[in-house]
Amino acid sequence: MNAPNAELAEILSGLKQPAKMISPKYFYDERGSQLFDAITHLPEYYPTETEFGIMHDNIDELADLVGPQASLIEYGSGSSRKTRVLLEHLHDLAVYVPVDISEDHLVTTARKVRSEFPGLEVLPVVADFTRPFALPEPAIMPRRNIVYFPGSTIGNFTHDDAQELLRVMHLEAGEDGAMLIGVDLQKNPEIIERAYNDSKGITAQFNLNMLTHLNREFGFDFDESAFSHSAKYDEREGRMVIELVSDRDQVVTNGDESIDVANGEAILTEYSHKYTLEGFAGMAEAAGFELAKVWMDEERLFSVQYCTRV
Ligand code: SAH
Ligand code: AVI
Repeated sequence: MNAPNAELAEILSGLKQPAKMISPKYFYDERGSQLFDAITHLPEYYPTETEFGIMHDNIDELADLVGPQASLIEYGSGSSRKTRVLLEHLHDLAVYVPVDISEDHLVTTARKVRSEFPGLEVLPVVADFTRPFALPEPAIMPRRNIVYFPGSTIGNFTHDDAQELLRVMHLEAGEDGAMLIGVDLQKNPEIIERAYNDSKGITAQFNLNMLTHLNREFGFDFDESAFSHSAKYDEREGRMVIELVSDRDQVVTNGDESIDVANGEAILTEYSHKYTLEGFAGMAEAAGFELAKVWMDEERLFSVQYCTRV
């Protein structure tokens, strides 16, 4: 992991921009990971169940494409819920490497996966996958690497950053490797907006919890009760814009630093880009991948894409 100082500098720099922003990776302390889990069970949040269904319906074909003795490297593994379908069906998997920034959650999940799959080597890596990190050495030499990036977490990156991340994954996949990625699709904006404005207010809690995380971990003094959750779909850009909007004029401090936040001013906490099939294929190709297979649900809400190296 990076020194907390580098992370603090990154957060302060985002808050000093004319349009304030904080990276969505700071959602994920232990409570943030639990709140995200709760989101995935909400009736309005269609991506998880839809992706799960697609995996279920096509797992045999997928397992044949992957072949035996692969190494499964998962970016942003969270609770590894959908991964279990792969762990159950991939042929003779060599090793499972879940990579996540949320340390406690990753350790707990890895322990559970080990107990559910006793014969499988599980090598968790706590890392920020946007920065270089070392992969562990498995006991069994895998035949090929499968980089798995589910959940449409790719959508939380700007197009430039997503493109860069795909290039890194291309390198990570190595010769003869492949990428399996979940990509949320453009659709009726009402369906999308509802997914980020749930009736129980769990997404609002998830968004606001970022401030509590920053207070505890990095010494800020945000008043969580003085901000409101906002989530709107920008149809032109094809993305959800998720923000924390200040309910009053206020000053947030961190040591000697102070940041003025005006009444009604927004702090961007997350984009969630929705892709067209063509749009994502262009990005995958530019990163050196060839789209070998795309699976979707009947309503074409979500896609799971299997890309090989050109
Ligand atoms: N893959 C799961 C979880 C998605 S939530 C699913 O599909 O449901 C996004 C996950 O990515 C969280 O577990 C979060 O902790 C992790 N994450 C987000 N940004 C990250 C980063 N920069 N580096 C490593 N993990 C990150
Ligand atoms: C992790 N990521 C793909 C989620 C998304 O839908 O963009 C995070 C999320 N934010 C609010 N709800 C869910």
